[in-house]
Amino acid sequence: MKKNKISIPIFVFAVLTFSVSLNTYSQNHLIDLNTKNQNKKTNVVIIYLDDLGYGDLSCYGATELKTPNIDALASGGIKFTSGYATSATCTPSRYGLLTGVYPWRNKDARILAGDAPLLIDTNQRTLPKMLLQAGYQTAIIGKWHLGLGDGFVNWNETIKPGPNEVGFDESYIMAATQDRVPAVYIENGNVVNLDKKDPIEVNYKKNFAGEPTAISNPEMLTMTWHHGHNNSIVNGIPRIGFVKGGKAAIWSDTEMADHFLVKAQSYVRTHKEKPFFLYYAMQQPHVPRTPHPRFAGKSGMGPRGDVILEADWCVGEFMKTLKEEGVLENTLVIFSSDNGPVLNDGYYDDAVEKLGKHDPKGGLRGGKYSLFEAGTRVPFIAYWKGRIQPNVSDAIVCQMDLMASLGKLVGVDENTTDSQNLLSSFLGESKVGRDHLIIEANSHTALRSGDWMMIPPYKGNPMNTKVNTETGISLEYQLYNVSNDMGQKKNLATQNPQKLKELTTIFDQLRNENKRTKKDN
Ligand code: NG6
Ligand code: CA
Repeated sequence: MKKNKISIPIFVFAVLTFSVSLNTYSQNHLIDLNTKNQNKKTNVVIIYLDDLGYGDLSCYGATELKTPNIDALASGGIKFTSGYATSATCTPSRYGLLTGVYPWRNKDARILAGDAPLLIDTNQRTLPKMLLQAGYQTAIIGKWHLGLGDGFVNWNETIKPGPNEVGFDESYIMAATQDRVPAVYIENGNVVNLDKKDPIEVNYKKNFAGEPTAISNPEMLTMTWHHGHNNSIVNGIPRIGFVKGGKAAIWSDTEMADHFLVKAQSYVRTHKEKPFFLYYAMQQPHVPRTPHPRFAGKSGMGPRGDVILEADWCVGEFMKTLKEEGVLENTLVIFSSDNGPVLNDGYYDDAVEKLGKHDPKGGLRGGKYSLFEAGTRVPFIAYWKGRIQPNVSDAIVCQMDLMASLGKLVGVDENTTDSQNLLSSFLGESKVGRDHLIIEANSHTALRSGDWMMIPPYKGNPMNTKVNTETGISLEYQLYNVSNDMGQKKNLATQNPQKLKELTTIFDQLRNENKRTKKDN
């Protein structure tokens, strides 16, 4: 009797299980067939923030700011604790990311003016070109800051060469930074909403007669400048550079985040049928910090905190779109920042005054513009739902390595010198990263090797007084064990001459091998 009582439910259970698994099998089989039919490669999205510090996210230890959407990428993917930008400023870092080449090899890879010529040679190998070759659709939406044209840009005609000439088949960008003119969006080389009857003129040396500036017309300002940023006034905000005309094309600063988000979402919706690479280069939390009214005042930390919350929201909305469009499990998302944090970068915007207990550097030393760690060590996350097993990795990885690593992913063998194939580390299958990495700040370089960071002697000011950040520059050799002294407080150069010798030898070798000029690239 007892036996019978048990066996009936077991029988029912077995039948149910069989039918459920049959159903699952046929569903999976269908998915397999779909995948095969489309021969679909993994989409790649790089979400790249501007001046976001190592300690600016709750997943990297921030307690005063909550960034749940970016945290979800970190907790569902690989969070790197030693992920680096190549440089402590924007242009060189973006150059490293998109070319896989150390920016210090190109003497022009410095912060560019808004009317600077294109920095990347149109013959040069780039990440988007490599992905194009692999059959991808490629797009940049957001901040470019790698120069446009050949030095004499006419903003009223199609501007070339630019992103579309170095591998992006679609581009929707701001030319340089939010604080530089012209304050207009450019789509595939054309200024958006340009009224030809009101042409745009830009000059980075002198003003146009009769045009107001922050100096001549301070009463027009809605934001006060601290250093630099006293040229043309656009939307009440004083900018770098002089501009005239193009009034209908001027962007809304407070709507910029929404604007780029909508473009990025719509790109996914319209390109999801074939593999795509999207470089979503957000403007936050670079100056001028102009949160949408939905976020203004929300962080209690002033506009810098508010735009970090805004950026986090954008990431969440973007990820929702990947899910809604059915591509979440077929998309590798890389999240990072172009350089470390800065508080006062030229405007009075309460970033210093309302900082409270928040530490944007996350315990590191220095900041944007600095050779110390906070200049280049940044949040760095790789997320791929269903493919990457969540983990934390201490491997040393650099944005420059995405070129060779993504090459490996898509089956294009990149012959690179600087970019290293670390695909298995990015996918969490290995915890082995680089042995060595040279980082750069204001054309000075330093070496991270294993647990150590060595900064050679340089002449110059140890303090960038304008932004109130240590530069990392000293006439003495500096050697830090960053694994147990992440704040770089204890210079061990004198105490550990052997280690110093080892690192200086590697540094000299790396700096001197494979020297190339811009033309050779
Ligand atoms: C500096 C600007 C700074 C910022 C930076 C570029 C002044 C005084 N300072 O020259 O505000 O725009 O360039 O930042 O003008 S980056 O993140 O794009 O490298
Ligand atoms: Ca930057």
